Amino acid sequence: MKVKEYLKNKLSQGAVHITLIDPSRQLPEAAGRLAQTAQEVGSDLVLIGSSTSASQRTLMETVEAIKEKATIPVIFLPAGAESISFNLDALLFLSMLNSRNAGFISKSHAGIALILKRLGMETISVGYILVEPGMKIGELGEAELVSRDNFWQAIGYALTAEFMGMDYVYLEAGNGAAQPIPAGMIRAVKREISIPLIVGGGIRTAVDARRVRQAGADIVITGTVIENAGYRERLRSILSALKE
Ligand code: 1GP
Repeated sequence: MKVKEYLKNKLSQGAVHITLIDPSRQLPEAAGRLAQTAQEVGSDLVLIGSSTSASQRTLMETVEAIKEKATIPVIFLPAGAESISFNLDALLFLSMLNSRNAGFISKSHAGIALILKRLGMETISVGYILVEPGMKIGELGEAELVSRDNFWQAIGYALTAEFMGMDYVYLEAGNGAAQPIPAGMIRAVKREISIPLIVGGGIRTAVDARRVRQAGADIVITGTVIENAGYRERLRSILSALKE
């Protein structure tokens, strides 16, 4: 089954949770164990991503280790066109709509598009909107960050993604952000769009997860939460808040 179809089915049953694993932060075997735990507590997909591009070898070994331990789909968020792994289930074809640099909007995509086609890789198009604080990805992506109280601008970018025919809108506060995207912004954006809304960055607790879900997030992405001791229980409580 295509990942897009899998996501559609999952979304028809409720909220979807994605576990972000950064291949540069642990050995492949450890990444495999994280994915296994994520699946056991109910996460729906693994997203491999990093703000710095992982080596081809690290990426391939990480995907392989994850595939050995988990059966949920493994998708990839490339930092550039440098590395790709064949056994990925799909690739998030992300356009950073509020970047000042054309490379992050469409130019590096143009450099990899034909390769993806030849590989037969499924692509999922996402309008990626960086909101303050944006963290490292906002900096590297040269984003003109949407300020946390500028709901109109967030709506404008989100509708741009929809009108351009993208599959999803993704509001990102940044990996390691101190707080999630404000609930008011999620609510305002959700009210206007008719494509599913992904929210990520700064979601650490069940309270955060419940708040973003109730505000209208269809898909919630967490990363940092699995990088610390006791992550199984923390992830489990996030999952139960999302799926309740
Ligand atoms: C995914 O970048 C986020 O959208 C992950 O952020 O590490 O803060 O959960 P955290």
